[in-house]
Amino acid sequence: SNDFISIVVTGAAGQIGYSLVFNIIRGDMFGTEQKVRVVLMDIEPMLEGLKGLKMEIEDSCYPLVQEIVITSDPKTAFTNVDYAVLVGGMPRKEGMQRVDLLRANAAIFKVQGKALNDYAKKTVKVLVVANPANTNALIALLNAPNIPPENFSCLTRLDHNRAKAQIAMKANVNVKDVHNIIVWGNHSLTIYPDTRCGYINLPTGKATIANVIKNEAWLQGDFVSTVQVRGAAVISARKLSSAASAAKAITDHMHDWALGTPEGEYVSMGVHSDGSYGVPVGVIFSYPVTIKNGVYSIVQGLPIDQYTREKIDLTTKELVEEKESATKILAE
Ligand code: NAX
Repeated sequence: SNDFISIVVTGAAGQIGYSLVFNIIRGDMFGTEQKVRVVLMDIEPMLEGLKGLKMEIEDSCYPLVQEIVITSDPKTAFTNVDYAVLVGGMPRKEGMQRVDLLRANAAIFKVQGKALNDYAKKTVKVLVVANPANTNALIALLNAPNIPPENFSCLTRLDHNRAKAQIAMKANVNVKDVHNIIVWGNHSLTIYPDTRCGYINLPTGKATIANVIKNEAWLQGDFVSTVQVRGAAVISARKLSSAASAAKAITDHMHDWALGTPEGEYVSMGVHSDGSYGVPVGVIFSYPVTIKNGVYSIVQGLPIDQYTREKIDLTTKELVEEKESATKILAE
């Protein structure tokens, strides 16, 4: 085995890439003892920008850097990688229909799924960030039959972190004291942040989120919608979409997948559904998971009330429809 980890970031010349790459080489993702070989991949017209990024990486003098590779070629990008973070995609343009966005990205994730299948290690762990993230991850998975479906995931950790931050602010506690938030389903406006199983560590001991916040109407109303539209709120304020917070969420997701979650702690991850909680098998769905030795397990047996059932069913319906559109597009 190597003494360094090899990771590819696609869309590395974009705004998330600009934060993410520094998180990786600083040691935030795999620990401050772990050397990394980082492949920066983007489309051909962005190679000049990647050259500049590589210069900045060199000038930052991070000791964990084993090697930096820049490329636009999928074979070069994916050969022998241990981890792949797929950030690059076709952005939604003014007036673009959802199906057109899906079509443009289906083409990209078909190619990248095949390249992962042919060139990456069979143990590669893949995180898809580019939107529609869940369905892009499914397309990559369907094009990589030699890699286990459990090795594909999509990013919902940003939604998870947004929910945790809202709870911490409302309860006036540190974010580190908020535990076991769940976000269910599709990384879209239907994602459902659920606090019923969560708790807060107070100086006096553990308390449920409902008991600390004492405002059920807020927890089921404004809290849910604030998390669901947070991405749009950032865009309207910043005139750019979330970037550093997305990079931090990607770093959290990969860190926990590689190194595990603390005993009893849940995180949210978009993973290949095994039918848990009545979601059909074979969509990429955000579930609460725990992780040990690089393997996630979907948390089982959580109570699902009527309200939660409706929210899970709604986001499931959207994902099943996206899967049907994707299947049609792939067959064209
Ligand atoms: P940018 O537009 O800044 O960067 C995207 C980069 O991808 C560009 O450099 C572009 O050239 C590259 N690219 C396009 N096609 C490619 C291909 N076939 N191969 C390799 N690279 C390719 O976008 P950025 O703000 O960095 O966001 C990237 C993606 O993340 C978007 O699809 C965005 O919607 C998605 N997001 C997903 C989030 C999530 O929670 N799942 C949150 C953040 C973000 O909005």
